[in-house]
Amino acid sequence: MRTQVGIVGAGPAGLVLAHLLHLAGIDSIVVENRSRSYIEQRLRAGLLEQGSADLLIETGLGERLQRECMLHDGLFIKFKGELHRLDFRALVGKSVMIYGQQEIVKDLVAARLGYGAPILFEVGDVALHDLGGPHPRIAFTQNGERREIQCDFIAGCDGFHGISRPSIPADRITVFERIYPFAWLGVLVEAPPTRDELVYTHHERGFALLTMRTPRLSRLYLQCAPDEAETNWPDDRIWEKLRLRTAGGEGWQLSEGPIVQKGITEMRSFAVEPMHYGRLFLAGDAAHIVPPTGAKGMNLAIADVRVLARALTAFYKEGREDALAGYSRVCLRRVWKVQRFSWWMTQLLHRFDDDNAFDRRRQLAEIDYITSSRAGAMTWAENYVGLPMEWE
Ligand code: RFL
Ligand code: PHB
Repeated sequence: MRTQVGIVGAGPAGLVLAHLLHLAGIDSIVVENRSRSYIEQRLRAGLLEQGSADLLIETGLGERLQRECMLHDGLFIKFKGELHRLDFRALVGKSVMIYGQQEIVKDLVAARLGYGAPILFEVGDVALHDLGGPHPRIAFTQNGERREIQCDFIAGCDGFHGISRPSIPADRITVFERIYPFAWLGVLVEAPPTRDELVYTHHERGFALLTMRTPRLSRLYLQCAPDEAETNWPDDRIWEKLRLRTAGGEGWQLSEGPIVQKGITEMRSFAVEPMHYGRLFLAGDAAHIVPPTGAKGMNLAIADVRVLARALTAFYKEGREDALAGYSRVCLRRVWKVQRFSWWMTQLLHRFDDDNAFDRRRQLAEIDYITSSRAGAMTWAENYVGLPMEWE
């Protein structure tokens, strides 16, 4: 097999890239080691920045998104038992929306299969070859047979645990990393959201977040120990902690219902530089991970592939290589601002066991500042809704 761009991974990064390349008349083949139904059910992100949503809408993927998404003009921060609202519209004139990552994946897969472009599901033993030369190759096993795709370029969109990043010689990239001393326990609950916007909660016993998927499905997160097993978290214990951490304020009642799914997510900040090696370009979680507190991972993946599609289009349509050469530099400007913001929200809202009483007072003072100062609120809002694409 031969293609112009071989794409490893059918997550948001790989699928959005494949879609943008298709619109630019550039051929690609996507290889994915999971099944179609697995990637369409995998519960992950929920919050889309306006810029990410606009890109999907402008490229013809907005039909169901615009019908089903939940538009949010602000969010709530709860601390010292009181609810405060951050109004993005008033502060920075933008909104965000809730639309599940797996819904975006479904829309992208349907669109791609609809125009007859290939996604090879359930491939095994994926390996990348000749990355430093002009004809890189993707080798894999499908239906028991070893196969190969010859490419002009390879996009490594296979997430944090994929094979693309480890295919780069270790001395050709630099890793930047921070692992946090806690994790998130996430649950999906059959109950309407407690509030119509997200509630980020600071509590001395630990962070909690109330988000949602639909008007009838809530998504709730709790800070927990990093090495904890789901079996340590029977439903009663989850509700007890959630009630405690979100309690307080007039008329407050946590919306409860049956827990239909549970999962634990480790918290990590991670980035590599540069985001390419030879003819391999990394995008999304393959290149960087942010803790989910700022809701940025999928948005950053979409921002990367926007830059990559533009650079590949400049190469194929105008014979220019400068945009590909600048890919990593352009992406990393956004990546590091998003890394900073995601770290900042994480350290602001979580309980760190080695913090002392001084640190807790400092945290509370900072949240108080943000919720009472327009300048403070604006900094949060500007980053949360997504930094402008024009900064690239
Ligand atoms: P993905 O989604 O991990 O997709 C990678 C794909 O590659 C496949 N793969 C391989 N394919 C072929 N060969 C191999 N060897 C392969 N190895 C792996 C995988 O099966 C998969 O299909 O990476 P991508 O596309 O870069 O997208 C990144 C996002 O998934 C991620 O950043 C977000 O989910 C992060 N995130 C959030 N991001 C947001 O923008 N807003 C949010 O509200 C938000 N909330 C979250 C989140 C992530 C969470 N967890 C579970 C990590 C909440 C949580 C709890
Ligand atoms: C989600 O809806 O899953 C979500 C929203 C905001 C976050 C993290 C996750 O910060």
